[in-house]
Amino acid sequence: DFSNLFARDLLPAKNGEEPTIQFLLEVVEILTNYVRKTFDRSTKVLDFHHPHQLLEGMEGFNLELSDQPESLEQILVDCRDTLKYGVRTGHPRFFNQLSSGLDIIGLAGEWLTSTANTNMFTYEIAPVFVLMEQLTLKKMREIIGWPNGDGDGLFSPGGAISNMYSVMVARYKYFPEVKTKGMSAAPRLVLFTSEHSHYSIKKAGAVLGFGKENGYVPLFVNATAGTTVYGAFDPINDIADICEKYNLWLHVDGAWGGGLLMSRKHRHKLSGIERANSVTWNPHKMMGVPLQCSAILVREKGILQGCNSMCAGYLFQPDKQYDVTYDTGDKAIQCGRHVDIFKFWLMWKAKGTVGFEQHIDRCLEISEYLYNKIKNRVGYEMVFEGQPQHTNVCFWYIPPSLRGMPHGDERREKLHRVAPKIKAMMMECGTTMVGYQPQGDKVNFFRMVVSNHAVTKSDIDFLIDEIERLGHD
Ligand code: ABU
Repeated sequence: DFSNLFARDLLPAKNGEEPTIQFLLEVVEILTNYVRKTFDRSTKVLDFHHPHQLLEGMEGFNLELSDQPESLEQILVDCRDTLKYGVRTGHPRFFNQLSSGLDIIGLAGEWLTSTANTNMFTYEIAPVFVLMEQLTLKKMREIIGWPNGDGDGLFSPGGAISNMYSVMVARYKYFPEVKTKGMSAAPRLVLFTSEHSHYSIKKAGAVLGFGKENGYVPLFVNATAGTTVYGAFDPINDIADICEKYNLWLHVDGAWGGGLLMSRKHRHKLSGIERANSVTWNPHKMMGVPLQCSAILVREKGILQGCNSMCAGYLFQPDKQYDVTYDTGDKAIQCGRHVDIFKFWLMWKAKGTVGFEQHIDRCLEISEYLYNKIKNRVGYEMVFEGQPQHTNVCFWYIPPSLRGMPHGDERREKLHRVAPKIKAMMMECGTTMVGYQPQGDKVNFFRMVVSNHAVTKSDIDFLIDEIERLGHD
């Protein structure tokens, strides 16, 4: 019973050791219980409540902050309720995002990382993590195909930031004076990317002051390896030929598709990636590493340092007793940087490279099962022709009332409302979650993705049954 105990009674309080251990064991029990239930298909994916309901306060769960300390009993209730009203992204029927699953080794790695509670900026306070990061990035560069795995890289807070790094580094490569003199040291520059590429490329252009006009000087081309909605792979070799001809920086956004490099069966989809100047690759997506874990990899060694270093004397003293090239923090645009490497390194140790390959191949097989199941099924229309390149299977569910309706505006308007309606019912029931969106001139459709190795064919069957149950008018 923790009702008469408070945070002040825990370590470093005198005699705080025993209550600290007991409290943490209770927390571990809450967490392990959550993990167990996440893999139990009789547990719901979510217990949905509207924002106003959660803000008004659920029974015993109040989000408002208090002036006075609450008992540890209440803190444990808060921990349980936080998980209860959240979404089980590791559940085998959660298909809503590109990152899903709950890897047990990765989870252990995340717990250890929080316990170590350090910062990646200097070797002096993160010696082991800094070395793990360097070795892992080198291995990733070898897998990309850069000679000897040479080059540079960092783990960053997500694919959008990794993509932004690529634009910054490209600009620095061609116009280094921008760092000290500003944008007036360069002509008006322009980026190239496809319509289906991730919006973060446009955002990087906006943040870094590029604009979108014709007539400016081309600097940078982004090729996407695994687009967010269709999972399509741009032809990297063809794009690389153009970049070489016109001396442009080639970036490959492999945030989603990069994981396929681990698979001998699927890595040909990224053929030519070794010709890129930079690559974004998010192990927290297709490789099942817990969020967050995103790498920006650069072929030219030292360029991140050149682009971003500010040499802050209070942190990056040049006269330390060790080799200060291991103080990697000045390569980043952040100062403080979370340790994202350990869970990934630990998973790689535990599974081996072959384990990641099996994970990727299995997820692709499961999505192929879905594609084959629905491509000719009554009530389904595929959004794009042919076999998907990634695990993205995009489709419309056509309710019985729309099946005989001629194609035209009325049908489009009605079909546009189907996926959001079914999704809302799924969330209210809590049985499964899958994403939907419009794309270009296409009305709302479902985008199904698989990145969780706990998913089986029976979960795919369940999803289809559930769409048909909820979508039957
Ligand atoms: N690029 C962020 C991932 C978005 C998604 O999960 O669909």
